[in-house]
Amino acid sequence: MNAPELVACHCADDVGTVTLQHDERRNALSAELVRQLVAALAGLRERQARAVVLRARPGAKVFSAGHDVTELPLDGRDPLGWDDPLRHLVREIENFPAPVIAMVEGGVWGGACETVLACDLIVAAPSATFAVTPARLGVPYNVSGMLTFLNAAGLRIVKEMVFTARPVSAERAERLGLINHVVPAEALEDFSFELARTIAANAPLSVAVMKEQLRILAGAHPMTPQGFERVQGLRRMVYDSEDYREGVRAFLEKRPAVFRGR
Ligand code: LCV
Repeated sequence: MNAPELVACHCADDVGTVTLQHDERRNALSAELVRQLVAALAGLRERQARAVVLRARPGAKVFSAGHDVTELPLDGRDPLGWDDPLRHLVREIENFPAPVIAMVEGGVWGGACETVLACDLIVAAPSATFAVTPARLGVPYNVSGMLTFLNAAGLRIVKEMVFTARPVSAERAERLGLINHVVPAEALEDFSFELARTIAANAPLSVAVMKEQLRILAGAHPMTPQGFERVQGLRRMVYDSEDYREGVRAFLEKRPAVFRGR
């Protein structure tokens, strides 16, 4: 039996549209949904789409609930290792040879927040909120993910988002420069696709190369091997902790987590 279609993909006038449509799981970034998302992007790369709009279904209350918590490993493996579906998705967006525009309605949670921030442009309805949630689950976010956040907002804002795990409103996100535009819900589609068509009408090679240059420059942060090994050791202490297991268990049991700092 084929897997249900969790993602829809469409391309017209050099603009691709990828729609998350796993509503009953609030578009959680499960391995299967990410597989379908990556396949949709591969198809659009084949078709040489010159811009892509990534969206949920119109009127969505939740854009995406982030990493599928039921798939977080509890056997001592790094929950956000290189081959984790979320890491794979972020790299696919960053490496896609044309701008990806996140068109956001509703809540964006956890790894979905990083996914949206890894997009090149973000246009949101006033209903959109952005929450970075590792601290809510006891998860040690990974280095490249933290860099995604640091490239999207100033250090103090990143600290507030990661330490509190509280959603940031679309209005505040725009004011902080976290997103490009907030537009009324009824204008969101027209605005986003007009932006996409404007990009698609420009020279695709020039746009693609400038995107890649900016990706390389934004990722050019010095970190010594010792520094990286220290971070990985600290992260392991977290995902080996009782608090990480408690955070995941509490989510699955639909109860508040009780963290004891061990
Ligand atoms: C699996 C889910 C999820 C989900 N996974 O609907 O960034 S990190 O490090 O934290 C990273 C590890 C990460 O991204 O972790 C996930 C962070 N995400 C969150 O903390 C958001 C968790 N979800 C929620 O708070 C609520 O689901 C929201 C507010 C998004 C929507 O609330 P609403 O009342 O509309 P439900 O909670 O009833 O969810 C509907 C179904 O989707 C499942 C949830 O368990 C429920 O399944 P059942 O119907 O089987 O009970 N679901 C929601 N989010 N991230 N499954």
